[in-house]
Amino acid sequence: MLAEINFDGIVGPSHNYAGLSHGNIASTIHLGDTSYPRRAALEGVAKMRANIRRGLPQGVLLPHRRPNMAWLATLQADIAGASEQLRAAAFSASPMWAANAATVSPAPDTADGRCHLTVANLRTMPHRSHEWPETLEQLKLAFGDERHFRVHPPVWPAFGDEGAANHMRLTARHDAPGVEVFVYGVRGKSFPARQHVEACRAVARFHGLGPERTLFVQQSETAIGAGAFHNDVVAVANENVLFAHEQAFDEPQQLYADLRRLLPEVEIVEVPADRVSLADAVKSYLFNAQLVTLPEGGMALILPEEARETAPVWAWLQELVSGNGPIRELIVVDVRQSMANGGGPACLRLRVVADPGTIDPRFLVDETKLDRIEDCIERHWPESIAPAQLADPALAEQVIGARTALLNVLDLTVLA
Ligand code: SUG
Repeated sequence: MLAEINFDGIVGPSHNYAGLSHGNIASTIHLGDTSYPRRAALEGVAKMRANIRRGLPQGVLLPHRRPNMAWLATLQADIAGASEQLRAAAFSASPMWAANAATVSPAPDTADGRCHLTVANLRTMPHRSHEWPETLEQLKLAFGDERHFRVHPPVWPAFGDEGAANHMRLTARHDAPGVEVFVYGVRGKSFPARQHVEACRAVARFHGLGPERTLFVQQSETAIGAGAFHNDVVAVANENVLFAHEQAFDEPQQLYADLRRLLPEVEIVEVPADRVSLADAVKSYLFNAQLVTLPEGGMALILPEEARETAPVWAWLQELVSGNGPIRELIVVDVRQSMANGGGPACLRLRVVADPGTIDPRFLVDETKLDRIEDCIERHWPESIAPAQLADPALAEQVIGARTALLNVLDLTVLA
């Protein structure tokens, strides 16, 4: 039976605020803050636990090897000799944002009837550009059953690809053929557009998607310029529902018309700019919610605390759930440590529609396994990291040891 499974990136022990992502306003604002990796990872575990309790299947992806000495070596550098920027890039815990790990096309959409995953090249930001080899390693393991999955290496880095954060799938039901929407950027005022249309087209070809059910849609320059560095900062889709800001897309009416033609059941919930400004959308991350179908029926938005704290956003959401629309419930979670680097509830997860029985069980979690993960985090994750500590060899040692402890807990020492 096909189910939607959220694979959350466990927040790595080197989580820190280095202001590495130009165009991501939270990352820039929090440059130089002291981070709290233990708290960050526990926030992530609490989010997963709450979802499991609501009956939603849950998986995990693991922190990568940090500091990434192998990557530094390709630049003839090491931790001690690297510039501050380079050292921070080698330490970054950015693989926690699993929505950027890969683009996923479930089996009902693909020519060969397998679920296809293409690892994102993340070439725009140096600190993210070295994620792909380990993401590939993990996805090949988790989705190694070639009767059901095909895992592709990244699109050649001529064109930027940031994975599922710029991809939406709309369908009547998870197990029915879907319409796949790839969202690319062209310009972003003073900010970079990270997703290139040619990368989107290449992924669609690799996945064997039917051209008649695949849309390529331009993100609005205004949205990128306001800090929506990924489309999932201004839009999210689940089954037949698209929830998006009025200014998310360059030509929204064309997208809505295409969706109505290809999927008559589609329900489009557009948030008008005169109710929620782009600035409030970016600050509150109301669209970086997990839009989920609950086992008892109806959909819920899993939102960050910041959405509740932003008055116009919360007022609008209250109206949304009191109406007769498809979204019935608001579930608020605290992921503040990730949010301060621009990563909301939806950034922290990669959605895969597949039969859980076909996935390597070491990557699936229940509450008992989460207890063990939590215990490991409490024992090994640094409590805090101040920027200057990145140069301290003791921190590198603790970060490496913490990851090793987690691999032991999950029986994944093969990734050591
Ligand atoms: O790529 N932040 C990430 C946030 C990714 C959010 N993901 C989605 N929207 N799906 C990024 O900008 C900040 C790291 C730092 O500054 O230390 C960072 O990489």
